Amino acid sequence: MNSLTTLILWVFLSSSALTTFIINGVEASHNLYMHLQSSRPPVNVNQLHRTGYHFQPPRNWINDPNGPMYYNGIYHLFYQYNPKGAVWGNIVWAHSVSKDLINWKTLPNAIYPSKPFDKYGCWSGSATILPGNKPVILYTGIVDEKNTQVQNYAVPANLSDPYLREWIKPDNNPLIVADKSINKTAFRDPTTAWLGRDRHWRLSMGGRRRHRGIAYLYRSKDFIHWVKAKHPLHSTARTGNWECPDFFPVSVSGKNGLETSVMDPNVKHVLKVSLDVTRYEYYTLGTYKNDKYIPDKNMIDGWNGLRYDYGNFYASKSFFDPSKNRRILWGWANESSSTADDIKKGWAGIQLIPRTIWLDSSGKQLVQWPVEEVETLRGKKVELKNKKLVKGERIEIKGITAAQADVDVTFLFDSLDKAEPFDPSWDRHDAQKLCGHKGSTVQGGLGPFGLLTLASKNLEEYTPVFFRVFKDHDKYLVLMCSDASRSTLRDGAGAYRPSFAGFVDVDLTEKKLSLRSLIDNSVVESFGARGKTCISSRVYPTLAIYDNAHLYAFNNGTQTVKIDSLNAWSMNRPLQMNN
Ligand code: DQQ
Repeated sequence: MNSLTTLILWVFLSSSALTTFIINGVEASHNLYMHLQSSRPPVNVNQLHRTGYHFQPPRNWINDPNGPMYYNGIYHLFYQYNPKGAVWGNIVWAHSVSKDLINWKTLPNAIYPSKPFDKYGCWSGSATILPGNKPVILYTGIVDEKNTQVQNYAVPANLSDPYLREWIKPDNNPLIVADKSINKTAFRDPTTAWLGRDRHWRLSMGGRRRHRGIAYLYRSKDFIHWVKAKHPLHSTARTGNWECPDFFPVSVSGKNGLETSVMDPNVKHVLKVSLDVTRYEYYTLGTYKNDKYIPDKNMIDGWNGLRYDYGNFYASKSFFDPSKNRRILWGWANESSSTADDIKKGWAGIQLIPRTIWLDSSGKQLVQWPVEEVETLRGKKVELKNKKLVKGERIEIKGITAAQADVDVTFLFDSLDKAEPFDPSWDRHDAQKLCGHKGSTVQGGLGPFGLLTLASKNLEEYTPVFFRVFKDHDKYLVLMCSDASRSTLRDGAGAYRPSFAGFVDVDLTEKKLSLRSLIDNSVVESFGARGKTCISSRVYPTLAIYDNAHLYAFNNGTQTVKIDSLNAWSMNRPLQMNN
């Protein structure tokens, strides 16, 4: 846990009256900027820093991905959206559809406040496909100004419309209201439902009792009448409010994804929660039995738990894609700029590239990789092979559009002997602090080596993504960093420039480390060791923009490393991105 997190935990635990924190560039409670709620969409949206191939609507604020699903040949992505401005508020479910997860078509907003059971907001939720191929959405409705939350459902008005444009909210809503034991202002974000062996449905939603995070469990025979189970699916002390829980099975062998109701001895379960207080997510792997989820013994079930992404990634949600037998994960990356800057540019928030997700062969963690469809956007390619990088060397990867690129590189080294000793006084749970302290310019032994992304010609600006290897007794610790601290010359008030970092649990026997980065104007989304550790950063260069952006590979360690292979592509824009 880093020192900022410790401080916040202390404040959080010592004052229940405090409800708003700002961390990770994201606000922890749902702040309403009253004077901005009715602002008209700006006519001129600032194009600088908009993404080329990451999902964005043409303007305004977006947050959580909602109800992703594959239905009759079409991918649906709904998302939290403010139709009136670039700050959070007036939340509706916007709706886009795609045949390939790359090209997206905007449809009319699918769910918006219109009934007493969602008059004050239509918050996050999930889709479930019922037997008979009938999709249904469960979402949280806000019913009053006190922020009381209930769970509602919506169904397509016309199942023969391939895009499912119109959604109906039946009059028997809400389906679930909080009983007296539940804090009704922290009772939200229903999961995809799953069928038990008894043919009864289950679903979970997030909340808290005092400082204990809770994933409530409800059961139903008919999907309409829901009864709270005696015990929650899971709960953990001192983790604060749980938002957007996601609960799903993964296969213990192979990369294939599983439908959410699959339950057999060859699966493990995953519970991911989004922590309202820290604005990070963590997940555990465990066993689901008798309607209780029990994390495996070696799992950290708390703020220091495993993360899908050690950077800007929140309110994620997964779904099973039967067309390719895979589970796909979507996550939202908020801006790291200030609210004032967001208002000026007229937009805020992107969805990261959807990732295929599966259980690592070690059984100890999940692995993620950008969906293969993103490769269809690859354009011009450059390649490097067998290129040595000695101490202090930097080479430019020329010939591609460095502001919008996909880079995949494998580094080799002859020896691990020069790995720096890991100082026992460093906090093993605070990779971010360590990266802040041991940045890309601090010479090391084995590392730092990696990429300098979104770099200006003379390195006034750059976002390095790199590894540094430490030796800790007879073990090696691999640190991966995505450091935004030098990403921009602009000293914008309120901008957040963290040295995001995570450790990579990788076997170094082959003396090899790989890194893939999806670079897209204001986002660098990186996958270390083929998806074992992922980090996403939002950055706002002033010089390293468009054709003035450069890409380098570098080594600042005394141990020579070799680029075994590097493939980099210019990335094209999709033909259709919500236009
Ligand atoms: N965002 C939604 C909530 C959810 C939060 C509101 C997570 O339903 O808990 O926009 O970012």
